[in-house]
Amino acid sequence: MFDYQEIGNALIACDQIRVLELVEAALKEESPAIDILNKGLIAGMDVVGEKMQSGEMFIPEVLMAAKVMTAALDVLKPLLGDEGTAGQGSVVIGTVKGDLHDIGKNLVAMMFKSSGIQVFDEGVDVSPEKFVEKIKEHKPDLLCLSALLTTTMPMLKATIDAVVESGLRDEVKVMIGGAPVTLDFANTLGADGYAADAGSAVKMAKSLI
Ligand code: B1M
Repeated sequence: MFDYQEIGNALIACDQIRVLELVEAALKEESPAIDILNKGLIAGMDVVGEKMQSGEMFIPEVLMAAKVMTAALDVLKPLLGDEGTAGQGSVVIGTVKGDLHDIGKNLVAMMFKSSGIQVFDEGVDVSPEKFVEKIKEHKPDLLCLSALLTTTMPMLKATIDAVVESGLRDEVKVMIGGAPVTLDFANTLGADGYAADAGSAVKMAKSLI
């Protein structure tokens, strides 16, 4: 079996060349893309998070690790998820206001696209007003909100409240996610769905659409 930890270690070292070499090597050995993602890249990123918290890694290094992860995700992109089932509904997705984390949200968007869901990705730091505007513009089946900080979790509520106030809540289902978000929290906000990771986000989105 491929040593996925090597991929994680290279990511922690922000060594893009090595990470891409290892990802290619793992794919050559027919390792599943989902294992490379979960056991290599995401496991490595979790250690980056721990090192960030303990002061062993600083923001510029974390940003470099994020860039390396994005480059590796580009390689894995065509290999993740079910391919080519177009016409599975549409979503507006974004990271809530005040929050700049986009790797998880991009991964969710990528998996949606590869399973045939049309994606309108509004990026990061998206205000409740902008989400409302984009629902009016794109008329999606589903609104997907990502939050990675405990300090931006209230913005999930503010966004859902803005959708209710705009009178559009009956026209769009809402799904939320992100590392600090839980099913209980989703229920307290009256969200229609919650998913812990990109794989279950696709299943949940399809069931809601
Ligand atoms: Co930030 N950061 N960060 N960071 N960062 C975390 C989140 C943190 C846990 C690190 C730590 O201290 N251990 C911590 C939050 C603590 C907390 O709130 N309790 C933290 C902090 C504190 C901060 C700053 C405040 C640091 C500072 O400036 N002092 C700052 C905030 C900036 C801001 O947003 N305003 C900050 C900045 C940054 C960078 C810019 C340097 C960079 C982001 C780069 C980028 O995204 N382009 C960064 C990074 C990389 C991280 C960590 C290390 C990694 C996040 C990540 O990409 N994970 C992170 C620690 C960690 O998570 N281990 C950390 C990989 C990704 C695949 O997972 O995003 O969880 P994730 O997404 C998953 C699921 O959550 C889920 O599916 C995804 C795929 O499986 N999911 C959904 C996500 N969205 C979903 C939506 C759904 C469904 C599922 O439906 C709609």
